[in-house]
Amino acid sequence: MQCDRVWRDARLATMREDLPGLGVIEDGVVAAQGDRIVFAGPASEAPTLNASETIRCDGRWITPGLIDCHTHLVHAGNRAHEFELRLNGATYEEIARAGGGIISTVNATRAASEHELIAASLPRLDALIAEGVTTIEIKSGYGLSREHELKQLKAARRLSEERPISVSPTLLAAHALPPEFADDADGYIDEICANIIPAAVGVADAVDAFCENIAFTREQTERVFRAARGCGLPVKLHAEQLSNQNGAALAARYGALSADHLEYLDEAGVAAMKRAGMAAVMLPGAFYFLRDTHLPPIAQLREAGVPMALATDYNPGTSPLTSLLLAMNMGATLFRLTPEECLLGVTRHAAQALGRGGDVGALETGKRCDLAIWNIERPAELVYRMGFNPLHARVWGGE
Ligand code: DI6
Ligand code: FE
Repeated sequence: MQCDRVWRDARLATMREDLPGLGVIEDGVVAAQGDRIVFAGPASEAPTLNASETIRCDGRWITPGLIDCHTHLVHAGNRAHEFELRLNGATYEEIARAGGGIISTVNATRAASEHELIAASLPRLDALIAEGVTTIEIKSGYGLSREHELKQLKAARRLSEERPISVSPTLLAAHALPPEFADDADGYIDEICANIIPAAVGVADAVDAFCENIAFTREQTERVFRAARGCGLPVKLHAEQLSNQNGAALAARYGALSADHLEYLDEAGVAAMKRAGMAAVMLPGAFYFLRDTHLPPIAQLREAGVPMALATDYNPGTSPLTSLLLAMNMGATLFRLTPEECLLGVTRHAAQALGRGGDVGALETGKRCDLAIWNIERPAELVYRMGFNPLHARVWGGE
């Protein structure tokens, strides 16, 4: 078989669904033709490979490139001063209700050009790329108007022209109330449904909303979902983060890709997500940064067989975290996810949360050749350490 590159003498954590656990292959080979995997499996079963380039991995581990499936990476400004306020006792809700929080980032983001947003986001993106991230989801949600939401989404897309990474933009116009609709939440939902979602077709890959007592109601969220589905866009939801609004069950009714946060998810919500084939996205960075104590129902999600993804939720207010490796450690340490669940959570299950399970997230023929090659003795090291990056090499699209 003719191929461009082959990686030999490697231990593969394939994350294949048809293999148990991490899909480990001890003496493995990965071959790429263009940006696709043409073989990933035991060296003993490999066809004759005529490769232009052979890379000897000397026993290193290869995983699929990591996927950060929930970020608010594109924004201007920062909220370090709120960090000080919260350390002096102010709650996230109090700061939000006092006009701080999301709205202060909205003001900074509205004032920034698309170019300035890209420049501000690149250092954050580089931190994730340095840890082997090859696919990233980036939400809008700090523009809160047609002009500025599209500006954020276009900046997110352009990041994939600036760096070797796949970007999945998500419209999150229903993130907070903009000042011009301060007393008219329903009026803003009208604006989102009539003017922002239709304009995001072809720019956003999905539509998200913040269903919460300090954000949008179930009814308002449902209107956003109906408009998104009417435009052929899949949906996902920030659900049950601070209270139980039964948002996950609503998302399930609209065939959502995922429900995210889920600290207050109940049994009925777990069952609804299972029935709908949704992914649960765990965001321990926000739990940690907010010093939350109400754990998501990990055991119930595990028992029900709901695929759990895990992401940084990078955002300037509740999770200024640009390390997916540290997010995995938090998932294990705070949420008691197993190392295997954490690793599947940033690969195969993260791909599912983005509706890209057929394209990335596992080492198997036909998927993108996105690889992370690690200087580790066992995969659990990627979850165990804090603040150490054992990445040896990163491959994006076979390069
Ligand atoms: N939940 C969160 O934790 C972030 N957004 C959301 O829906 C907070 C975003 C911010 O504070 O800037
Ligand atoms: Fe978020």
